[in-house]
Amino acid sequence: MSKEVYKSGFVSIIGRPNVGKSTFLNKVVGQKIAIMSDKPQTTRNKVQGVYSENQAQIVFIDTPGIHKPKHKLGDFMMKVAQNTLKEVDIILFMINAEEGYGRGDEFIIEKLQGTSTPVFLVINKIDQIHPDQLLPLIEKYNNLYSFKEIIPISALEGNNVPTLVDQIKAYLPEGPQYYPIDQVTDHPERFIVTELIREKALHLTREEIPHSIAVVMDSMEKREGNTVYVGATIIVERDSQKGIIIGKQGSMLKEIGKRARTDIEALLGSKVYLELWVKVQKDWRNKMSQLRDFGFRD
Ligand code: GDP
Ligand code: MG
Ligand code: K
Repeated sequence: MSKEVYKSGFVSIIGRPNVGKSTFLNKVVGQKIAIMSDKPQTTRNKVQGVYSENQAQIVFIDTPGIHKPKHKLGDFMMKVAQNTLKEVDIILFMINAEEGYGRGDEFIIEKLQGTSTPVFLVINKIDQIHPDQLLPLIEKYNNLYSFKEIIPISALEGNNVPTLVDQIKAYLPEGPQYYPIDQVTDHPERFIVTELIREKALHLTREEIPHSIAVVMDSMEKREGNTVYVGATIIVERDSQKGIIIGKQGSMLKEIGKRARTDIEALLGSKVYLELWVKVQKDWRNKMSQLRDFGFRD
């Protein structure tokens, strides 16, 4: 038997207001919950939740602005949303089974034509319709777009939600575990901490390092006394960048750690033991930093 690979990736849920996007998200991440708090900075796209299990992790990304723009900003948001749709691994296009096809859907489908990302049609609120109504609905949407999967669910009652999760997993690429599974990550501090580390690294290496590094939190826990242990990994794309971040005999990494620790201690109000690693990740770092450009923060 071959060893099972770890699969992970990013999923965007789009759809008209009130189709049940939030209800679905809560249902999926509800058990092994890792709902992300809002970032201190305004982010245009943010992680809404993370679903984790032994061999897979699904990171749900919020994609605001995928609706008919009413003003200039809406226009801009639309561009951001479209770019995000290109970066995610799967798009869930959610509709309300009770409602007919509407102009909002038309607009979204138009936008979907421009992306090669797999799109699932998720027909929600099937608890509200007679089974006979389902087939015509599927036919209607099938004629408009070539969906990779069409999955009827009830986000409220949970019907078919596990099937949808299985289908998502089937489409996810092999990838890293972006978030620790064993931690309830509803503490906004966790993200501010990685941002502080990233900030110091960028600050100290301004010239040499493009703004595209990522910081991933490996662990953060209270230990004896009031000391908080923080372990984090700075991810770069090339070996040369790793060398710069580490510096002569580790001097750069030490300085990054020293400055970050000062800020983190101020943030948490406790003594901090900070351990930093540097890792080269050619493949997925790229994707993560592109998402970062759109406001994504790890
Ligand atoms: P969003 O705007 O797309 O995030 O939609 P929400 O998740 O906020 O849901 C809008 C409304 O639809 C809420 O009142 C939900 O309780 C309801 N809703 C969501 N999913 C279902 C479902 O599967 N069945 C039924 N009957 N109601 C649902
Ligand atoms: Mg919502
Ligand atoms: K986040």
